[in-house]
Amino acid sequence: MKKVSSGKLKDYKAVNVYLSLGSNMGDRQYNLNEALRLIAQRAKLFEVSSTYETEPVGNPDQPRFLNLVARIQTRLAPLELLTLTKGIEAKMGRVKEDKPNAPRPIDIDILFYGDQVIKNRQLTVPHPRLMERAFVLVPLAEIAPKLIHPVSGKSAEKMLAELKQGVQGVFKLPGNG
Ligand code: PH2
Ligand code: MG
Ligand code: MG
Repeated sequence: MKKVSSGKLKDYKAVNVYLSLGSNMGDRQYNLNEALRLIAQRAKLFEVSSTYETEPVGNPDQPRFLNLVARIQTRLAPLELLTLTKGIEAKMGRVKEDKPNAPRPIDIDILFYGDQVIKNRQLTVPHPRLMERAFVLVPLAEIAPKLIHPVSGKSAEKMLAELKQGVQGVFKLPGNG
């Protein structure tokens, strides 16, 4: 007999997802912890990298960030997960910035959703700029050095080693593992 999905969420397989979190407004460490707490209410939080203080990339005229990467497991579909992360950003006081790369209390980006390649109006996964960003690759390679980018076929540690500008401007905070 043909198996028919009932369409309920529990029928979807749990997928490994990597998220990048960043904050450069207000109490940055509190903001990261609060975002992780809110994410953990809706998904299984498996692993969190160290926290890194990082020089702003893109618009240099803004405060330094704290960045980390987290691995979660979720049965939420990609756009449901995006709704969750955008909801947390809004709840934590993020307003729509007029300038791109303006300071924000919290930014939650989906880096990888399993090994899926997703491109639509709302969402591009893997994150299109992750291969250029030391503030993403350093914490990612810390928790998942062997993770393979499904498009380039490169591991996190290889992408990090190939970063043109190296890892300058990314500083591990003392006392967080
Ligand atoms: N996020 C950006 C742009 N620039 N720079 C750092 N260091 N950390 C970030 O999280 C970051 C950034 C866009 O979201
Ligand atoms: Mg971002
Ligand atoms: Mg974002």
